[in-house]
Amino acid sequence: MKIVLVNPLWSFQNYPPVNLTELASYLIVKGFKNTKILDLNFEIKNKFHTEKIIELCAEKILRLNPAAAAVTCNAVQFPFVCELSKVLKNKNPKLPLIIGGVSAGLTPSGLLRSSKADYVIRGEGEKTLLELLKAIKNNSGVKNIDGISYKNNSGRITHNRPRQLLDMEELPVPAFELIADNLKRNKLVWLTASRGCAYKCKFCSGNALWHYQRRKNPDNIYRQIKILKTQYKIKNFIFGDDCLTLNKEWLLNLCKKIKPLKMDWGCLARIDSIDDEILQAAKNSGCRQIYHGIESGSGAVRKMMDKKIQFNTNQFIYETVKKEISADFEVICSFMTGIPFETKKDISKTASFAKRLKKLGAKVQLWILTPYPGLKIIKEYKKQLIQINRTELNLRQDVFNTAQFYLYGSFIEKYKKHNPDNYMFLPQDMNLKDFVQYFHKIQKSLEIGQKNIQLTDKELFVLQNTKK
Ligand code: B12
Ligand code: SF4
Repeated sequence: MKIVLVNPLWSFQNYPPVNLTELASYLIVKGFKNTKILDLNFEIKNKFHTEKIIELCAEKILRLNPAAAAVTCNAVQFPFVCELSKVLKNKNPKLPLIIGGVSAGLTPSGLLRSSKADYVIRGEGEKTLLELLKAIKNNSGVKNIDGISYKNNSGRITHNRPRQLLDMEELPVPAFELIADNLKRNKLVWLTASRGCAYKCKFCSGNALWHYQRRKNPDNIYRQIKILKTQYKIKNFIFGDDCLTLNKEWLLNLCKKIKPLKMDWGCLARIDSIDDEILQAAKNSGCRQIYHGIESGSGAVRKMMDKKIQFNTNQFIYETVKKEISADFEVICSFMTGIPFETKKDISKTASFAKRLKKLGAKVQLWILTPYPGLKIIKEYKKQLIQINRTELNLRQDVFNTAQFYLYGSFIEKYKKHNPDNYMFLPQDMNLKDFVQYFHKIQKSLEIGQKNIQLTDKELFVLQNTKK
């Protein structure tokens, strides 16, 4: 039985869909040997949204003659996936169509209403997809398959029980060979050595999906990276794990294992999970870049967000970043504003703390808290959410970047209800106009405004050379 896992079109950038290689290898090992990955984002060279582009994508899927198509979907991919599902089902109503991924886990009903999917798989995909494919193959019922949502015979949306999370030991080596061409073209990949995080910050969409942290065996991670290095000549990678450094013993073991591979890598880490021993081990094993979510320059705001930083003072954060910079790491500190319980004074603390860290040599980012579905903060402060138009306000988009608006503006608009960029929280004592002005002022003072909004040279080049 042939299964096609589909990575939707997204943008000019081309990151190999490593997450789908994890799903694919599980299916292959469990008996669905004829599992393929169709990476549309890589396959389609002219990405402009014309009438034909979705048709072309659907035809590419159908040409493979699959017994089922399973498409990954996050907030960025939502509009494209919904449109694709309609064309696919129109062309072949009998093809079982499954949607999984972050959006599937967070907004299964929204996806079932806006797309033509037969099944939506919530959360971790491996076991659920396997069971569902078996049911499709045997033409048996699905009501006992945990983790799926679907419309029942009377058209009512039904959510089966949630799926228990996997033991990480059950995951085989990802089927990198299924995206070999893409891997050979890209010298940087994103990997995950663990799934989830132990914390429950109110603004983070990760914890609604993964609940706690499960770590993979360092020997397996070593094997994966070795394959990427030797077979695909990958030179750098980023551990996209929510927090790579949560468990010190495991991390030190991981660093020891991957050190002989002599590769450069980066990671995301909580500021309070760093100590001298970790820094040294990470450095020795090739870590060059560390990304921290500092979130706010106000300790009180960090506390209210349940960030739970162990030593919750700016001085502690400053000293840690200083230590990292002295040890020659590239350090990125991410801040946000548009937090429902912050005040203008808090935002000004964020601005001045970000400036201090920048002076120290860190790169800083300033985001607007984007209300992705499933966040705890939405449940608590829903009444304070307002609708905005980031393009008109010249505010940085978090979900769709400028390039994506060029490419798919028309149908991004069609799904605007599902675009978290269209909503935000206002700080307690500011109106929208004052907030926007203040935000721009801070961006300017941190010298981070325009650069993020404009297209890159490569994107401009592609635009000029492919527009019909
Ligand atoms: C690596 C990563 C990236 C890489 C992607 C590289 C790549 N192609 O692999 C890069 C840097 C390109 C990236 C970009 C963006 N990302 Co990102 N990214 C991540 C990160 C850190 C890890 C993803 C991952 O590999 N996880 C491990 C795999 C195994 O998990 P998974 O992908 O979720 O897949 C599992 C399930 O979801 C499910 N599943 C997934 N697909 C499918 C498909 C089917 C058919 C089925 C059945 C199941 C299934 O099964 C999988 C295995 O169990 C996550 C955070 C996180 N910790 O998950 C954010 C995350 C996915 N990204 C996010 C965002 C917002 C973005 C950007 C929009 C950022 C931006 N502003 O530009 C862009 C969008 C790019 C795009 N095309 O989607 C959000 C998504 C939020 C949302 N509600 O959709 C996340 C959750 C971060 C966060 N906490 O906010 N990202
Ligand atoms: S520590 Fe980071 S990954 Fe963990 S819940 Fe908080 S924001 Fe999310």
